[in-house]
Amino acid sequence: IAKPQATRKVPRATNNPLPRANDTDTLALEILEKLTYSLGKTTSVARMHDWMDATCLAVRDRIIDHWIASTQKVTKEHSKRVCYLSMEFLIGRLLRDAINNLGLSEPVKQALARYGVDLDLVELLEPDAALGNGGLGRLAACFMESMASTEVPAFGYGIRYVHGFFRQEIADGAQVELPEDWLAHGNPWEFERRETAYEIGFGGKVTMVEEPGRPPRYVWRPAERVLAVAFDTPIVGWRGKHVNTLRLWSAQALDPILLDAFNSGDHIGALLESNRAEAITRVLYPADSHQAGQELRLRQEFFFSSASLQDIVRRHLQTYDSLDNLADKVAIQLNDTHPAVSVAELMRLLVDIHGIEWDKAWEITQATFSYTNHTLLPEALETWPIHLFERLLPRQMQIIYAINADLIRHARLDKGLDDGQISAVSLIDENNGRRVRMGQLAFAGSHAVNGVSALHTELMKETVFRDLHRLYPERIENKTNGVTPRRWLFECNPDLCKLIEEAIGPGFRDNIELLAELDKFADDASFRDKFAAVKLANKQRLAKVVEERLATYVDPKAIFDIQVKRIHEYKRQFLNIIETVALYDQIRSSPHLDWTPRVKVFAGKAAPSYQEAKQIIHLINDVARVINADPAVRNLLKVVFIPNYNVSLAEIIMPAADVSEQISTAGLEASGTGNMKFALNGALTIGTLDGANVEMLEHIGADNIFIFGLTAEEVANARANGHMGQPVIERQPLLRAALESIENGVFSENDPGRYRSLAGSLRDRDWWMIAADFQEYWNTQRRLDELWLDRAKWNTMAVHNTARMGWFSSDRSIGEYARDIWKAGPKSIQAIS
Ligand code: GPK
Repeated sequence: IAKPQATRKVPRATNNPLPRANDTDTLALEILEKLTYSLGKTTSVARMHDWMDATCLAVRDRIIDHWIASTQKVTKEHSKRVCYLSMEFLIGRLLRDAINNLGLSEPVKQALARYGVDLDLVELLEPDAALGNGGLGRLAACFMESMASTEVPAFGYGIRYVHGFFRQEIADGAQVELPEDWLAHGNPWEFERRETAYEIGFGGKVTMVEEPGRPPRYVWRPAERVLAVAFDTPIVGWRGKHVNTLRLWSAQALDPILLDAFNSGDHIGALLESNRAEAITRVLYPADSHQAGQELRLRQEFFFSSASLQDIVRRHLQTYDSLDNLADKVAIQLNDTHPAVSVAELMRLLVDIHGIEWDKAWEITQATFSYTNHTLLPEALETWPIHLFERLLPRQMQIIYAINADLIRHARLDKGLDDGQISAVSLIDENNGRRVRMGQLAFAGSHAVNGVSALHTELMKETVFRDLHRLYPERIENKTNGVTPRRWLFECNPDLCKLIEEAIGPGFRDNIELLAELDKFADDASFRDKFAAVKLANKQRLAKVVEERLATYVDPKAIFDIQVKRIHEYKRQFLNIIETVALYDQIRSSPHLDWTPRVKVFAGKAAPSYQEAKQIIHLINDVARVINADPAVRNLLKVVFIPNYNVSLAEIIMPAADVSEQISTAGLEASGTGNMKFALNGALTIGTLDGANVEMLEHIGADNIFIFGLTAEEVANARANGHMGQPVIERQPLLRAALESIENGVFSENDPGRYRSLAGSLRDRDWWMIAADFQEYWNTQRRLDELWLDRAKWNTMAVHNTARMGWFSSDRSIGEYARDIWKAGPKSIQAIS
């Protein structure tokens, strides 16, 4: 084979010298080229969708320029890479993010305008990539953006679900789930890498092979094998400084069609293998903070873990001749326990495939992995029945037993744990029909374990990982969550950014903590008025969406009081709607009083099998129907449930809130991230001392946030002491009346008993402390009503919120991970204080 001559001049991949010109002419031409040569359309026949594709492709070329440069730099410098393993990446739309981060917003807008095309309308056509359920998946997306923006070399590894999170409709007040189909018209951002494919095994047998002069080896012969094919999406950071890769795996059969079966007339059977393989990456499980116990889920987890690890190991060996230095060159972050089987799989690759001695392999594994916990809810902690695990992953099961034996030996001999403590740290739960505990596995296999807010991390040490923490007291640390200010301020609230820039200059765009300089403008009446005017415009925009989708008018001058998040009992949308009903009663019985007009906005999805959550959605919609039709409260109270909450809708909602509801039962919300998005955009928070609310209180100051309710400790005590709701309800006429109207069918006349058991749960043990917290919640809401009358004061507080939220940037979170856990990324970011 002829080698390319060193002297030969290789032409550049692009006609344009880098960097490309960013003017309108150049972009208009590039978009036209894509329309013509990539889509085969002329301007006269192009549909809006073609313009969207052409725009994405033109922008993508520019990302690729930076992508290649980033990759070359990382390769040349042998930089350590972060591999973020996550079952979910809730990235939403990418076009605006890309344009904004590349500084192309204006020229792209102008370029499209030349063809009579409106960029805003083009953006709406991009499907919202919903490869995640909620906070955990969105955090992964914010982290990907922040790692690119702070120049931390990183790969995101996950699953390319054909169907993302379901589409929600509301029919007669109830949630209906419909399939989501984001890939139906293709995906302009991704690159299929057919050459980057790995075999993933399932089932079969493990045999021990003994060869003379060599230690015995274990060989796994899977009964079933599928192919994992990589699809890469470039993630561009702020100012295009750095581009990372989101690598999502798609499952395919090794033999796409069984020809023998086909030829003998079995046309269905011929495709069985394909269907079975492709099922693995067909659909995202819609369970949030809840274990989805089916076999397919475990297949998904192993599928993407194994593919990612094989990829990491192969890439490492392309550069280095040994895996001994793996942990110096790669940090693997396990986003929750979903990829925890990776601990066993990496051990298998190191020991069985690469012949590394067990103890050495374990050292490498621990040094490479770290693990983030996102919940303490017992029903969310992942465990798998041993028999299922063993059948599907026989070698990994053996490895887990071996890891467990080492762990228990150490606990007993070196640390003197007793039997009770041993059973608490064991990777195998012996009490519920023998199960593998994925949290314990992730903990054992990692050098660092983190919670996602200060409170959550402390509670982790006392609850789920109490005994493991005693055994390894250095391992748990805190990394409070953050959100990317690019998407959650710059892109979703451009008018506010313009105003901020006029006040403090543009520096905050590169260092969000400079928002603090806005603090002094809180007392500047003219600034406040402009701040309020932006808020009003954002509320008008949301009101328009509500009008279009629900045919309900909401007055932008009323308080927009918003709770948007997954529907879950612990998040207490139920508390919010009971307070709404109580307020409705009060307005009706005292119409002459000076009520502050309020719009209660709800949005969020319930897991399809979570009956209580679905009932809460139904109740909100029933209450909305009755209240909105009642002329007695017109303009004083409106309730809307906006269907199909997703990232794009959140981008409209966050800037439009006056009040942000963060009212979880204390101790149960690990962090929350919506809380941060709202406050960053100037909403006032009404919330419990839970998750990151606690740290928001510290940063924003007690005068600028509305905290109420039991503390985590008080909740734990009340539960332990057998707290019951009924006595509390009897003492509180407002709550009692509201509850009675709900239980007696005032809001469900055609089905009066519909909410009897839901309401009854409050009278009983009131597990979520709704009765317990009601009165204080009510009182706090009335304080907000009163404050609204003093608009100068309200706006002062709102400005303080925006000014003081800079710390909650995911750039700061990523800086802490990079410095403390990964030991990766540029010196500047590792040096953050
Ligand atoms: C936690 F356990 C889980 C889960 O399955 N899904 C999910 O979104 C959330 N989370 C927490 O509930 C939030 O408090 C937290 O902010 C978010 O993860 C990110 O850490």
